Amino acid sequence: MGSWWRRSSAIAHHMRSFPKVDLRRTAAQIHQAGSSWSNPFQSDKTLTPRSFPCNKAFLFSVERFKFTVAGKQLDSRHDDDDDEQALDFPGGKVPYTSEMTFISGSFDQRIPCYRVLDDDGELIRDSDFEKVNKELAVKMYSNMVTLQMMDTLFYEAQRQGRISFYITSFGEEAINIASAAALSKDDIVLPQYREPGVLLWRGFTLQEFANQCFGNKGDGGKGRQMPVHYGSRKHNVVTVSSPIATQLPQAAGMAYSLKMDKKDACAVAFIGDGGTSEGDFHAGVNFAAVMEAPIIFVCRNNGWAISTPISEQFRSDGIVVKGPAYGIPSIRVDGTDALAVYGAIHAARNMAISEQRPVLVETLAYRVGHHSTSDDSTKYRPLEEIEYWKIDRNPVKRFRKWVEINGWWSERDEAQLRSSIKKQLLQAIQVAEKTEKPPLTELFADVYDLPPSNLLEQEKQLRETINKYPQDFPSDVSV
Ligand SMILES: Cc1ncc(C[n+]2csc(CCOP(=O)(O)OP(=O)(O)O)c2C)c(N)n1
Ligand SMILES: [Mg+2]
Repeated sequence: MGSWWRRSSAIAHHMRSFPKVDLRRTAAQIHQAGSSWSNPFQSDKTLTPRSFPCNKAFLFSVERFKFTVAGKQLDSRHDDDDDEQALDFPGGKVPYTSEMTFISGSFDQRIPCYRVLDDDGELIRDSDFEKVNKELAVKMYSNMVTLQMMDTLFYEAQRQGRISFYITSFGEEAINIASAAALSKDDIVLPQYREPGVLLWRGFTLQEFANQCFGNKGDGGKGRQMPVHYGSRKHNVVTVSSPIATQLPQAAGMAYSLKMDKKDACAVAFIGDGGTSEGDFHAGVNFAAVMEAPIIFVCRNNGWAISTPISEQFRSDGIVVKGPAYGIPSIRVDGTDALAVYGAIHAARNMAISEQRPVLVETLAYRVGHHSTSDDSTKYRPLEEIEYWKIDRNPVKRFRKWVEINGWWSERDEAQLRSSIKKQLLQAIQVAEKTEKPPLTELFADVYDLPPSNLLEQEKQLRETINKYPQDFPSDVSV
């Protein structure tokens, strides 16, 4: 009972102190002016409290943060007067009211987006941020450029027919690199698929990226996965899985195992806005909340799930508001501001580990590239919108400005970095292309200790088909 009380007080205290961002700012102040198209992150439905044609008694309350009130009740649960006004129910006392009030499904203003750098890359005065020194800043910037260049060259390699598929992270470089920079290498990362920057930061080489995309013998997955399904036991990054959101319940379980082992580490699960429509998102987040597992859920809200805009994905103010519903602290961050992402993930990690609980971070950064090489996004969204995010809200350019303002980067450094990375990438692609493919037997290995009869039958049939139609099968795979 005593520990329950202490824990409840700590949670109540935490809920009151989080998030630190000033929630009183108006939506108009937050919204960046000057665009003629409709911003995918701006939903009128969430800005305007809905009015329903109904009886006065059904007036919708726009009161926010009910959980803060709940926190106060937990604090004062020994007050006798309150006791008479409250329903003593499993889970805690609930105050009575004779007002028939429905909690509104939307807030009177959108949850603000935490940022530290302004649009010109200048530090916003008095901002609350985590310091980044020269060495770290230069490494972060260099990794962001490397990721951008890797995406450009691998994308072209796919267009040339050298690899079968590719996914870029254009527009989301800051989320990739700054989040990785704020973590410890002991933290277990479970990516969706648009976060290769985490592996890059942890030392996965350009050759290893190329080997995976070419599915050659050097690929840790032995060529059995589609390109971009990276993973590395050495770097504590779980292999990307194609079915969306499966990583979330797994991440909650991993975080719980870290808790049981009393490790000074957390799990970090990445998910897209579209991924939050999957049941696994809700199961994973709720499981982590109930088990008080140390985990950071990083939701990359990039406005789109392939061709489905977020307005067709949910009616809430994005993803950040879902955290409190599960009882977990949450923050919305400008995903094009590397310093803000770094600070938020750094703080989230401290909170997840020291308080042994999940934290939700929603980043806002538009998906600048097509969904994948199988997609043409100009078919469903205006070019000006893509260009605006590509040029005016470019996270790499913005961070470069800040690094330059500090006197830590020059044109010469830039030219040297780009020429060196280009050489390394071209070399990696050439080597990966020439490297042998894993033999056919690998396709059937590693899952069962003793392969079941149906798998053996499939292997036999495949060999027979290859013998019959050799022209239809790759010649560089030994059968
Ligand atoms: C369970 C499942 N349903 C559908 C798909 C097909 N699919 C692949 S990616 C994707 C969109 C995901 O969008 P989001 O989570 O927002 O990530 P983003 O691509 O924007 O980074 C969909 C629907 C899938 N891979 N798995
Ligand atoms: Mg998305």
